[in-house]
Amino acid sequence: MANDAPAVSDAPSPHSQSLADPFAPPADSSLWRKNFLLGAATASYQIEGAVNEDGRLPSIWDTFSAIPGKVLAGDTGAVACDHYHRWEADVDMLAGLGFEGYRLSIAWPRVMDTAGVPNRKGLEFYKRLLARLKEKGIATFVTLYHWDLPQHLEDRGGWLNRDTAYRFADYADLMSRELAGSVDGWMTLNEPWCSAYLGYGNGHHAPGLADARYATQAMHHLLLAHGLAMPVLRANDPASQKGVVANIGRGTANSGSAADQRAAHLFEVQHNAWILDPLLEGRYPRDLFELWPGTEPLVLDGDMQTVAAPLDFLGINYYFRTNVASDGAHGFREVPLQGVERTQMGWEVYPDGLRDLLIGFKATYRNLPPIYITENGMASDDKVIDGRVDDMQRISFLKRHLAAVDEAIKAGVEIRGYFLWSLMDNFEWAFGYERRFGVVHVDYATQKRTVKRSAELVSKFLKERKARRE
Ligand code: IFM
Repeated sequence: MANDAPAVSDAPSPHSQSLADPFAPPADSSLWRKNFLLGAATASYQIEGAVNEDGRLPSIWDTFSAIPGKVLAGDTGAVACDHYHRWEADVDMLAGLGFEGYRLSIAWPRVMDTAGVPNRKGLEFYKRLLARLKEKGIATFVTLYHWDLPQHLEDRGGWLNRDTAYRFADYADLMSRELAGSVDGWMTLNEPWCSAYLGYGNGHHAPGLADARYATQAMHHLLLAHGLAMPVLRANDPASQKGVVANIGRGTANSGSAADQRAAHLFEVQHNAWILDPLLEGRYPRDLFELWPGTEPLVLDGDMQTVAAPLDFLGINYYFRTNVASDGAHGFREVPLQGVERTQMGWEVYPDGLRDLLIGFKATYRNLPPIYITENGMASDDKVIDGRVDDMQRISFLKRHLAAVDEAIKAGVEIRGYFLWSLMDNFEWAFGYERRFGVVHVDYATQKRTVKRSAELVSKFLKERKARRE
């Protein structure tokens, strides 16, 4: 087992509130609250590697990334951060930085064979990982589906096949029986918008299909899978919290014209209401089918009640806003704003969008559950220079988004915690390894981890906060 975690100082810093600290939240920020959890997130296919080890089956991302042209530079997740072998050092690093929570995902193809029989070796990996996190006092948040669908299920139609939802419920049953007691928060799905729209609507993600009718049907089966899994998780692991994670997008209108305002509304309908209305209100938004006429999915009696199973929390992932104008027909088109701050992904840095969406959801959904920000972060072209990575834009990004979270809390939204994306640089899907989202740098040739300046400052804050509580 590799054990080359970078050194992280344990000493609480006396200076974290000093003016020189570009990260430390102001004294009146809710982030200083005792019960506000601050953690880091990753996902199985993006970090684990070891795709052919210990009985793991192929996933749709193994297949997709092997197709020339689908992923930048032909990268795949075959090795990624080699976390499958380096997990102990990675947990030491996480704990050394002082993170209080860790959001990880389980690779479905690692833990079950094609007949649904448990794969003990795969299960043992997650059991050891979760046990070590618990030993270190880190709260564990586990996503069941972060996009690595077993390829054998895709071969039978993937999320276009209703049966996949039932197979997911079986998988949730296995995992919650095996891992009961070692998970603080279960999340059924990560970002169903990406699975359905990018995977089946425009083909940018695995499995690479492109038809709006596929997207809405895949979404329905994903949400059904979530709804079928919720009571199973409750029965098997009653003490944990259960929820689902949605990536939300802010759409702003390019002008005050009614047509552009409508375009911004439609942007948010397909990005947010497509997922949140069924989850929280048990129905699809009608405007979605104005935007994408003729794409109504096949919904059977009782499905929407299943989908709207009560949630203990809602996970929110937020990255950027999209400025849009009317496309002159029944939709919207993006009008990129000039002169705004952007990240390595080209995404606009727009913290107000997070605050405004959270406050808006509270007004829209009477039953909005407590929220965790389950992902937020940015990519930058980070380089190690003299052993250091000075990711100043990320520090400022995190500070401003955490301030937006604080503003939403002060406006009455119940937000219980925040997981930055990501603990370390990793396989960024169709963008391969070029885009670096980590607060820890990974040299993919050597697997050396280098703690970036952002992680040092978050760590300093976490240790200061801990010291104040003691
Ligand atoms: O890397 C992804 C993650 O897997 C899901 N949410 C968005 C991140 C950045 O694109």
